[in-house]
Amino acid sequence: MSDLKLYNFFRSSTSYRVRIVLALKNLNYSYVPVSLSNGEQNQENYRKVNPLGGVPTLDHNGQFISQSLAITEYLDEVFETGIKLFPTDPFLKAKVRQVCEIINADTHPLQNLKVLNLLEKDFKISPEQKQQWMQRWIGDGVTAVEKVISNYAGDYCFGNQVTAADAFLIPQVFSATRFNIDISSCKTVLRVNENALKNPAFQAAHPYRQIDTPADLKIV
Ligand SMILES: N[C@@H](CCC(=O)N[C@@H](CS)C(=O)NCC(=O)O)C(=O)O
Repeated sequence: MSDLKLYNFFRSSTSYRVRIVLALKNLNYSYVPVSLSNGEQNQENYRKVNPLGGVPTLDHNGQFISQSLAITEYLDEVFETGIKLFPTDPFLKAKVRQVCEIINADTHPLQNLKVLNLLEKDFKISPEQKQQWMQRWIGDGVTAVEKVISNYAGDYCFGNQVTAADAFLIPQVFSATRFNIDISSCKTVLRVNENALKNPAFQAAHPYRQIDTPADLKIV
């Protein structure tokens, strides 16, 4: 019997990735809210399970794992349920991981709350400079994904089968929309996003359908 708990926050794109993965693997889990709005990620008791003070963190039978890509790979290897999130072909598997890493390593960190807080509060950047920063880094990341997937995409990033690449891309598109980033030239990305949002696993994981979603943002 597996006991899965996910420490996460409704609007966090990294949490959204893992919620998608859990839904795609048909896994039930307890949702433990960690409010980034209230700084709960930096409280001492949470830092004991996640030393860097970020969400998500997975607790599987009392064993804690952080980093959404590590969690994704772990769940895919441990559970035979649902779909396999990485192709078996080594080249395609590397391409899927390439998309995940463009988002995970080279895009999301530059839009992370702690980075924006530092830029705004310590470096006193203006709202216009902040927007320029976000457009540059999110725009670059999503455009790079567009170039990588354009030769492979079907309904999803790689053909018509959902992979981990989709679980990472769709939350990044959500953030791009939230921050008013122009990604209108990324036609393949937008098509994949539209398809994924019709998939029940992606719908269940959506930031505006979670137990900690504020009432004014809730959708059905
Ligand atoms: N690479 C980590 C990033 C985790 C992370 O930093 N998540 C953000 C939310 S999207 C966070 O918790 N930020 C807290 C902060 O910036 O203080 C992952 O993929 O899990």
